[in-house]
Amino acid sequence: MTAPGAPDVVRSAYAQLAVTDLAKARWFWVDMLGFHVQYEDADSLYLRGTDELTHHSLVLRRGEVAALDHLAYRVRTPEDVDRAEKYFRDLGRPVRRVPAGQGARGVGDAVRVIDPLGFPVEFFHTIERGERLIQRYDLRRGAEIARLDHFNICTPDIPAAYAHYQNLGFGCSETIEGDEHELYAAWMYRKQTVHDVAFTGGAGPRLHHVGVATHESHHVLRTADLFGSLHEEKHIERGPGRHGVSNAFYLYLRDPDGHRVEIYTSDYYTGDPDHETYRWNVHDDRRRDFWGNAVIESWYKEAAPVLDLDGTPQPVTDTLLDESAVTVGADGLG
Ligand code: 4SX
Ligand code: FE2
Ligand code: CA
Repeated sequence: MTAPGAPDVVRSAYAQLAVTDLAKARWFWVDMLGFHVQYEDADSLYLRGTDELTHHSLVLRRGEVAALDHLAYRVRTPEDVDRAEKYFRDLGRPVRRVPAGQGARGVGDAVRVIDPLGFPVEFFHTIERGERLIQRYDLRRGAEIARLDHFNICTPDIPAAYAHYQNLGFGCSETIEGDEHELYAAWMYRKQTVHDVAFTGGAGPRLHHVGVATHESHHVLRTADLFGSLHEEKHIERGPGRHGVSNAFYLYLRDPDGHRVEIYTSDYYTGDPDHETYRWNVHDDRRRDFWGNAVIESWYKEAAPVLDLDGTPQPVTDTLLDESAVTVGADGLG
C-alpha cells in the first residue's frame, strides 16, 4: 500500500549515465542501438526511443568514472514534486531541489534525493516534448529502440527495496523466492507493464542495467547479428533468450564503459487492479531463462557504481545474503 504523503509516480522516465568516452558511447547507443539523438554537445548526449514523446529517456554525460549519475521517475502533477521533496526529507534522506534549467536539459522543476537504498533518484513532472517519430520508419536503425522500459538495481537487502517501492505505490508483478519464501528478487511497476524497477541481490547501491524496449523479437536477434558481423561480439554478455520472469525476449549488452543494457520485448499487461504477483522458486531453472540456459557469472557479479548528489562515487555495502544462500543457485551470490 502507498505510504501517506508519497508522490504519485507515473513511470521510470530516464537514466543519466556518466561515460568516459562520449564518441565511443555514441557509436554504441546511437549507431548500434538506434537511439534518436534529441540534443548533443561536447559533454552530453540526450537520447530517446522512437515511441517516446518526451525529450529524452537516456542522458549520457562525459565523466571521469563510468557510473550511474541518477535515475529519474516522472510524477503525475507538479505538486507531486513537492510531495517527493517532503516525503524524502521526512525519511531523513539527502534531498536537493533542482530548478528548471539547472538539471537535465528539457526537464522542469525537479527534486533529487538519495533514496533509502542509497540510489540517486530524481522526481520531475514537466519535460519538453519531442517531435512524434512513431511512424518515421525511415529513421529506424540498429536495434530500433522504441522506449525505456525499466531500471534494474543491485541492493543487498531485497525485502527493504520491496518495502520502499511498495510505499511509493508500486505493484509487484513477479518474484524469485526460496523454499521459505525468502525474497531473492522482485519486479515492481507503476506503468502497466511487468516493471519499472527490479532488484538484483548483491552489493549495492549499484546499477545492474537499463532495460530498453524494441517492438519485436526479430529486432533482438538482429542486434546480436549486427555486433557479430562487426566483430564486436565482446559487447554481448547474455542471450538472446526468453526470460522466465516477465516472459520477455532479451539480450544483454555491455557498452564501451561496461554499462549493461537489456534489449527487451514482449512482456505483458499488468494494469488490472487485482493483478496478482507470480512467484518463481529459486530452484526453478526456467526462472531467468525459460529454456534453462545457464546465466553467465558476470551478469550476477558486475554492476556500475552510483554517484551521490555532488557527483562523487558512493561506497558499496556488501551483500546481506549468507553462505547458505550460495547453495541454492546464483541468485544467492553476492
Ligand atoms: O533473468 S530474469 O528472467 O529473472 C529477468 C531479468 C526478467 C526480466 C528482466 O527485465 C530481467 O532483467
Ligand atoms: Fe531487465
Ligand atoms: Ca560474450
